[in-house]
Amino acid sequence: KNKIVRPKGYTVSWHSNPAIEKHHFGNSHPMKPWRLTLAKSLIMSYGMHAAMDTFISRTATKEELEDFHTEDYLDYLKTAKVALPDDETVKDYNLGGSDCPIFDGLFNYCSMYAGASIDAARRLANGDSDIAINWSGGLHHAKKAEASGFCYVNDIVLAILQLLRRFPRVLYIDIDVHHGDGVEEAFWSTDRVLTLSIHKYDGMNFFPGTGDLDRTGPDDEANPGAHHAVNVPLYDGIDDTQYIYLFKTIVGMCKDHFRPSAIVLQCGADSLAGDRLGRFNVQVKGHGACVAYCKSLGLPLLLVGGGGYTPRNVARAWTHETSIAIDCDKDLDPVIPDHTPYKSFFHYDTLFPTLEEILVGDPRPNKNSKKRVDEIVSSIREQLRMVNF
Ligand code: ZLM
Ligand code: CA
Ligand code: ZN
Repeated sequence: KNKIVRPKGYTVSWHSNPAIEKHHFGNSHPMKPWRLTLAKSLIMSYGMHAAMDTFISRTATKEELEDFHTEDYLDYLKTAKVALPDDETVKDYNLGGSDCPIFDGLFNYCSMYAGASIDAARRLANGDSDIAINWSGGLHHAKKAEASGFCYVNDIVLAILQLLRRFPRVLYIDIDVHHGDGVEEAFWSTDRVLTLSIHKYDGMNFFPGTGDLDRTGPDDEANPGAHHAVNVPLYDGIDDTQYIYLFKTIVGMCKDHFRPSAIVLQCGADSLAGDRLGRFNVQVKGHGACVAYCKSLGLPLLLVGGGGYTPRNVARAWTHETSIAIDCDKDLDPVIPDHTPYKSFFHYDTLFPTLEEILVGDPRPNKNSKKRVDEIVSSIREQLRMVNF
């Protein structure tokens, strides 16, 4: 079992840096960079690092970060100290609150996860990698001059900008339970990036409060970005069957109409059942099926992380998804190897615990009717009729 070999005929690169994982957002903050250590140790205990080109990522340069962010914001981020209660700048940049605290090494943390996504994108653009992975990236809420929702620097926007130097069109797909608002906003007015986010939507009752079905791009038809934002708003409790159906149907339609030359998939693991912040019933296999479907399209593929607030399940999902990328998912023993560091953190020694094992309390009822799912698909089918390459 677990005979891991390099995939035949294509190259996967894995970009990470142990220094990223050492940062702390503060006591009991849901975002825990050490989940990356847990994921990495599980990936390595299966021996999957031997099947990839592995890179210790570097810090992004100021110039690279300025491809999207303002110099003022970056300067502030660099020098930010734990805020004084009356510091006005903190309010301007949305830094220092409980979602986006200022912590030790903040700028280093941001530059490193961004450096990893930029390098991963450059390898795809140069044809050095066919699939590139950065589980420390995927921080989709960050704006040009503002932190938001645990995100300070938008590594996804920076990576897509690299891809656009080589490829005419990039399809961005976001399976984090939250709306990918920062990436959507950054490419709102261009027809070279089609953004697709699947998320829980309940108006202002669920962060960030945007991403309804009718948010499809600029209203002005003459704007090239019109119709190039696709949003799939869902209710609590969606299961694997519905989720995979929606994913394949909608991504398939986006591929046919938009004809992307590369794909970026944000694999936020807070869409999994049992997540501390999430509300869905998606399981590791359903989440992984999205990665497998994107891979099957045969385009340069960038996989980034994102949310994920129950670290043991984040590690399971990103381990399974790494195995899909290198095409060894069928060869993996679902029993977590005995020599895995932190093995006891996993509670159950399988990559694929049942819903009963995952859920702490009562099952979450599925509030998504078949009628609603069909309504979403037909609305997006109408929208994509306006997108044609
Ligand atoms: N309060 N501590 C997803 C980003 C979600 C905004 C409501 C903060 C939390 C949350 C922080 C320890 C991604 C909001 C929430 C309480 C204003 C959000 C610190 C618990 C804690 O215990 C906590 C004292 C904290 C934050 C919960 N924040 C849950 N949900 C969202 C942001 C990021 O997964 O999409 C990508 C990485 N913020 O709902 C409030 C409105 C701040
Ligand atoms: Ca999403
Ligand atoms: Zn999220």
